Amino acid sequence: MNTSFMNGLFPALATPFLDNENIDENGVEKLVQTLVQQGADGLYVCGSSGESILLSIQERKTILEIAIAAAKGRVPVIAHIGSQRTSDTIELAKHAQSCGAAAISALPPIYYKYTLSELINYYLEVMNSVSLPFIVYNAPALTGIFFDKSNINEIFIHPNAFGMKFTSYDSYRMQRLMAQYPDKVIINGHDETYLCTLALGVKCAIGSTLNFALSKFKKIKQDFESGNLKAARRGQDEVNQIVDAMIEIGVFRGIKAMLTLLELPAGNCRKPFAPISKQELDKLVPLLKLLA
Ligand code: MN9
Repeated sequence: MNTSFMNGLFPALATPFLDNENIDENGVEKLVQTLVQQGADGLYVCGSSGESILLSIQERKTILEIAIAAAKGRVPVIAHIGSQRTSDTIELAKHAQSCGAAAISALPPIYYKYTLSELINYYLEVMNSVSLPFIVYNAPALTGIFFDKSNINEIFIHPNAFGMKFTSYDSYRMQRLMAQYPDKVIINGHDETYLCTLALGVKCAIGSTLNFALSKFKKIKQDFESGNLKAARRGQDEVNQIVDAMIEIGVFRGIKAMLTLLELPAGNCRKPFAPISKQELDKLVPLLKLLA
């Protein structure tokens, strides 16, 4: 399986909404155009940052189609297809394949505490349904399930299993996973750990902050690669000041707030998330200088 396209910086595309909570379809297109022009290496669509949990299956298809059309083959588009029902996930996998996604990825189903063997069967069924490369989305803080070298083997031996979006602060477990599976692509999933994972040899990052701070991450990467660690650390510190502030108001509302301040398509998060207040926006204004 050719994994070379999975390299560099992939914004986890936010989903812009209109005031009536409908998808802002022009906004999706504009955000994709902006990110591709800014040099995104690829896009991850309808993941956590895209509020996939709050979208219908049809809306997820629509967003993916718009993103792929707007990307015009310039960058690979990965579709997050994870959902609560295996049949929905398979429907989204087939749709992703039919409309030209480069790869698919899925969170495990949540809420019911499925057994490991149920989760393995979920992933195997989904991978068997299409021929696209598959990226396991590991986000233990949100799902309650931690995939690591102790439990991933039955999933990783599938020929379509291409890698993992590793969204955890546990770099020890990340390193052990990379050592055990050198042929899999292990992707940094937390923007605040980007520099640490570059040191581990990670080649690819998928993140929400990349919706509005792509150039900061490019600079961290460049500084790291040229051995200018002092500058790379400063860059990561600036990113982390932004992430701290986002976490304070809720990461997903924080993404929308930053995009709004930068006059990019965003709107609010979908309910039950609360709209962003003027006060919250004002509090974030001083962070804009960190993006310069
Ligand atoms: O897709 C995002 N993961 C989750 C990536 O939200 C679970 C990250 O970019 C985080 O939003 C970010 C803040 O913790 O690192």
